[in-house]
Amino acid sequence: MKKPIYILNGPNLNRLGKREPEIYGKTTLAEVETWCREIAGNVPVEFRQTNSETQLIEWVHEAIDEGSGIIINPAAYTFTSLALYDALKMFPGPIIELHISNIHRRESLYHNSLVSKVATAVIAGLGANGYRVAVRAMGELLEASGKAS
Ligand code: CA2
Repeated sequence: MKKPIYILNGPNLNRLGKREPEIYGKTTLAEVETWCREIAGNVPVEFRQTNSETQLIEWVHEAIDEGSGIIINPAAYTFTSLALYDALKMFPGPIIELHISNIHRRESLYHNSLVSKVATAVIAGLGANGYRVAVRAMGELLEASGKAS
């Protein structure tokens, strides 16, 4: 049985497609999940969203034990959570940090990502399509590391 890719989403992303479409677009998180599963094919996907920092960290711990790769949109915890940074540091596989918007074009409080310091790669500014790009890239990273199965 292949190990799953964990796709973790942080606070307020359950509102995707419902508020601020000029920044985050009109696609809902449920639609994003469908895309990710289609692209992942026979690779299992654990697609989750939480508004809780504790829950996000517990899912990273679960991924450390059971996952092959992590794609994470930590939302506001990107910039604030040393605890999330510490948890991600323990993950032995590839980590893709993902943001729907280009955080570097936004206000300065969105510029200093803690997660980028432990991420293998960062995707920002491609809209919800960034999730598709991330799942493809994760497949390639896992293939290259010989951990795809
Ligand atoms: O661009 C991204 O994906 C962000 O991670 C989104 C976060 C923000 O704190 C990051 O800096 C960049 C905010 C998530 C809020 O999600 C909403 C979704 C739809 C409507 C309103 C908020």
